[in-house]
Amino acid sequence: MKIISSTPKKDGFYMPAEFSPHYGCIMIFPERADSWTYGAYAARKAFVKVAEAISESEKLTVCASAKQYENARRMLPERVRVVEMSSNDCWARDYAPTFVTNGKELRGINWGFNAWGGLVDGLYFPWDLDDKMARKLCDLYDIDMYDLSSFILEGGSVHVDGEGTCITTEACLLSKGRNPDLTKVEIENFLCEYLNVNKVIWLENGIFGDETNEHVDNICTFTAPAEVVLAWTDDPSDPQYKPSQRCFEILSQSTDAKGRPFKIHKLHCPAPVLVTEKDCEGLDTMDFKPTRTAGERLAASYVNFYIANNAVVMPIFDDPNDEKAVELLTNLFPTRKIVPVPARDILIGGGNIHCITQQIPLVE
Ligand code: KQY
Repeated sequence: MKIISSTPKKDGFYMPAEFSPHYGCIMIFPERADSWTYGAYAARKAFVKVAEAISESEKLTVCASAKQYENARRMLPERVRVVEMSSNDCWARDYAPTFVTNGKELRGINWGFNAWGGLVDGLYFPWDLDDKMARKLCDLYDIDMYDLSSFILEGGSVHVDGEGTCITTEACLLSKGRNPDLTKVEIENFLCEYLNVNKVIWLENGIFGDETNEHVDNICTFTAPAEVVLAWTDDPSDPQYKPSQRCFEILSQSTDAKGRPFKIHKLHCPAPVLVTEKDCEGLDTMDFKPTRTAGERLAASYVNFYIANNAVVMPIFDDPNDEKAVELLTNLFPTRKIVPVPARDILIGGGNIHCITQQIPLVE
């Protein structure tokens, strides 16, 4: 593995859209008892359901700690590669490498990671093991790496169409805990140089209560070139109403990098999913403080799905809107099998299916 001092744009490498063909996918096995209820027992089962669906059509690698290695190997199908690798938690989207390609060769980007806001409003300390994962994974896959560890970015905070467009949120990328010394223009330049895009669409906010400072991957994603799904509610009394309306306005007034207007599909959110007393009883404390409060609203959204080669693995919440969400994604992805996974046990950790996966594009 070589560290490359140039940029993907200069070298003709770019990040393909998630709906383009994949070589594989990376996940990390959940474990920490202040993130995951009851020692992460139910979370592991939910992660395994996601892993089963993805590994039907892509080469999946799951990283597990020394303590969880045996459990992971036993619970996951044989076709899944399990490797021992240390981490602080299990959000592959945010700290596995972002993969870029020129069509022939694969390279990784190592962004800096500080647990979604470092000492300003980060979600745990330390985060050093997570931060080292991109580099270890580039080594594991034997690919060269662009090292941008001086720039804090999580994979879940950007989406690309592979044709020059990136969408992100101001709430996250301009937050004080990430790159406070950079201007919006400077941040945009990093995205353009490293993802190799030439248009960044800035949404303002994401999902209400999203503790990542509102990652884009929970509110809006590309389903095809110039086509997106947007998390939605028609209820004006819901705190999600205004953010979703604003996203709709911004997207309807924008065109993508190729000048095409967006087709926007509204994906109605489930009813609020709240933390229960029982959830709280099953969580360890962090620095003697509870990590969740009963009644707290979790950032539930159907948009947080993973597009695998032959499947779309999507979260469902035992909600009347589940069926409508499945129907919309069935129409939008006619060549893929829609695999709904009951995802409350993932959501309790603060993210969802997209957040626990990282695709590796297919190269020649
Ligand atoms: O949504 C994500 N990309 C990660 C959420 C992490 C929350 C930590 N509790």
